[in-house]
Amino acid sequence: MGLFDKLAGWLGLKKEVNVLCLGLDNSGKTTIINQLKPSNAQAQDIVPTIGFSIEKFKTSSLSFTVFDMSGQGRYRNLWEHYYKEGQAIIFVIDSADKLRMVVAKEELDTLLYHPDIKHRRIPILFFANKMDVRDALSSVKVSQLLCLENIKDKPWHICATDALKGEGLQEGVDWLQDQIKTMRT
Ligand SMILES: Nc1nc2c(ncn2[C@@H]2O[C@H](COP(=O)(O)OP(=O)(O)OP(=O)(O)O)[C@@H](O)[C@H]2O)c(=O)[nH]1
Ligand SMILES: [Mg+2]
Repeated sequence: MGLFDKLAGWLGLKKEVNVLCLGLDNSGKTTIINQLKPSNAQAQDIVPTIGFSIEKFKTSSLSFTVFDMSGQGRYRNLWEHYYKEGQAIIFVIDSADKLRMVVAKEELDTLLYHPDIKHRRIPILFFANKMDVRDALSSVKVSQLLCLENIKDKPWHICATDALKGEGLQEGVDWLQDQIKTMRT
């Protein structure tokens, strides 16, 4: 940790980062973001997001503002209006929803080719969620179906998660924090 980070830490100041949380409806975005919030700020009941909601959580050196977007078809056209502001992306996949994996890929490709995203080295963290479901696909399989190996110009990482138990989330957030810190130094 650099001197500035240490100083900022002592003063309680953290670098602010805007993150877009994207993915199909029902993939677990809101459940994941809720798990990352301090326990006294966590909601007990998660309902499908309408439009989007703005949430905050902190890690050891960063303060994240998350745009938790609705994944429902009728709201997906809202996503692009926030691309310019996003400094990182969390893309959530329901690993048990095999039928809609192709739709998730279409939405991912649309995102990757969008003019506000295409030429930026913006880090993308993939959460292959719902690993607790008995016949969920592995994160390797999800990665293959989404053709993640074709993403050459952006740092990306995939983690297998169970958002209900909070498993796998920390590894992903640690990766994201490292990426953002390297980006800015
Ligand atoms: N079994 C299981 N269920 C999960 C997991 N994560 C989320 N869910 C459930 O999946 C449903 C949808 O979760 P949400 O967090 O609302 O999904 P979302 O992606 O925010 O959905 P939209 O807001 O509609 O885009 C809820 O019933 C969650 O309890 C998981 O890891 N495992
Ligand atoms: Mg939601």
